[in-house]
Amino acid sequence: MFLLLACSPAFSADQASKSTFLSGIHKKNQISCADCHGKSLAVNDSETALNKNCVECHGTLEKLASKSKEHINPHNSHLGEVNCTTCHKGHGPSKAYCNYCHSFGMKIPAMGSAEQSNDKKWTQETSQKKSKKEKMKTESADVVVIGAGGAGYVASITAHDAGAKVILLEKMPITGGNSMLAAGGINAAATRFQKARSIQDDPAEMVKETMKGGREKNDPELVKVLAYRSSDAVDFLASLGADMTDLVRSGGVHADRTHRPVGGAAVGPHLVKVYRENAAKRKIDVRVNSEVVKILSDNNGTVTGVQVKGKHSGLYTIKAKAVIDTAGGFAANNELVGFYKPQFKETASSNQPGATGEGVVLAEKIGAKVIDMEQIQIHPTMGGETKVLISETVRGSGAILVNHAGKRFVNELTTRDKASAAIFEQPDKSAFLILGEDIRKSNVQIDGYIVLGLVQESDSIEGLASKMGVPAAALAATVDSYNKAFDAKNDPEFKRQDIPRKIAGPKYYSIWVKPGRHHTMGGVKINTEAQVISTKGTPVVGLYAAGEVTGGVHGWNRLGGNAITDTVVFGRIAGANAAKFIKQHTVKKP
Ligand code: MEZ
Repeated sequence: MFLLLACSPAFSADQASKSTFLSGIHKKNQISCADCHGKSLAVNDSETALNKNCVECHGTLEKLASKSKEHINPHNSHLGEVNCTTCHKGHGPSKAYCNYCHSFGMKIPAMGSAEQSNDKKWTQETSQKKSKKEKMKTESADVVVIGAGGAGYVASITAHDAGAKVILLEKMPITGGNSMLAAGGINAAATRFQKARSIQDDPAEMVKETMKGGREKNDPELVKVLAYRSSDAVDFLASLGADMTDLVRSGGVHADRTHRPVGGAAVGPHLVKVYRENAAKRKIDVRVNSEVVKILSDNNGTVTGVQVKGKHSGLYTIKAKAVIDTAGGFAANNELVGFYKPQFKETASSNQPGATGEGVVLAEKIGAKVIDMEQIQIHPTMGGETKVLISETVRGSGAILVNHAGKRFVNELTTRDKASAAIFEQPDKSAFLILGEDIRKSNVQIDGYIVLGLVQESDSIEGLASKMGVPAAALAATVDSYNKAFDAKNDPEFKRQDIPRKIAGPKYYSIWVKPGRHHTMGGVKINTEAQVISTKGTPVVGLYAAGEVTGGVHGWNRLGGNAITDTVVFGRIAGANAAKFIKQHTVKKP
């Protein structure tokens, strides 16, 4: 969908040259509207041509990144290959996307000033003009997927490979959703990677532990599908080119089941890169800045498509025989969280800014049943006062949790609900992770936390204790007794089953942590075929859902590492079934 942009009466070249935004800066440098927008001055919602022109003039992200010696480099971030226009705006204030989650105080050119009102007026005039004059456009696809996070990509790739024409829509300026931020890995039982390391595991154990972790409130049929198809899910990822060869243990399980890239790199950025490449290779139509505002259905309640609000194209319709809702959860939505769990409203969220729950509302409006909405997961370890998640894999790699008295207070690998509750009981409702050199080396993400300034280090436990402000003798005794538990393979005090490494020098590290909102377990009810279930208890015909937008898989508490499994297992089922459904309902011409 294209909208003709102006150097027009609505926004003249003269106005552009006065603007303090990039349009003005470009004009002053004799760069015309057409130089950025192309001859036709058309701009699609994904801003494809604009971004191509940015790269032609300024270079690729990689080239721009190489010009900076800074550790924190906005052109080389965990968000991967993103559009330049994600941060740099021609006709509005530019803003570094990093600043939504981090507080780097990152400066960006053309942050805008007094001319802002002019540009705002122009944007409003243009969209009003369009809405009055133009008839709403209609396109068609076999399958529309709402939300380009992990589940959305997996569903799109699967539906495409089964022969469907797919359009994948993302309301945010970048794809990846919460999957992009996933630090830990993907849980899967009895995989070839586990077998290669002689790790004994079994889907039946995964079912048992997932149910126990979810306080037996999960839908047991969904959990069976999750566990018994988890090994296939890892093979599917490997077939796309992902590296899931490293293994670590997450909370609440008896085996090293969390698969991740070698060296312990964060799983999310790696997977999203693989997904983006696979979607591009297949020429799947992926559109950012494209928000679904309505799921359309006929008089019988059968889904017929979606209405989309494009950043530039405004409202339009895509007719489709099947719609897959993979729009994610709502842990970034303060209002919705406050509504369901007022006590969590002020808690920091680890989620990307787009995790605001519209997918649940869209489905509910056409009759979907919604369950467990008040079940909001608090992750025990977010970095102090930040929105940065300190991965559970840090504890899985051997780190311990201590309180302000320098003492352990919980089995670090218990389930998240219990670990968070234990931290909330400590003075200041916060704690410290303590680790040594081997643990740091085993998990490359810790180096990232060091770069972010979240880690304190010292050559001795006593030195570390003094930096943390905790009693040195108590911390030294805690570390000593933990190391003895490692030697004895027995942790009498907290019954931690897996102690993979000692806490040993030459350097010792601590990270101050507080619990924060991480995952919403509730959402749209689905069955084992990933069909959305209505309030009447029957499937909403043509509507499928997968990932965090759904409820039931994780019960009242999700196990670390099960979210990616959910997105891959149910994303695949949704994609395959949507493609099958459209084939069954496509009338062949004689
Ligand atoms: O599944 C998760 O949420 C996870 C493993 C997070 C993490 O702590 O790394």
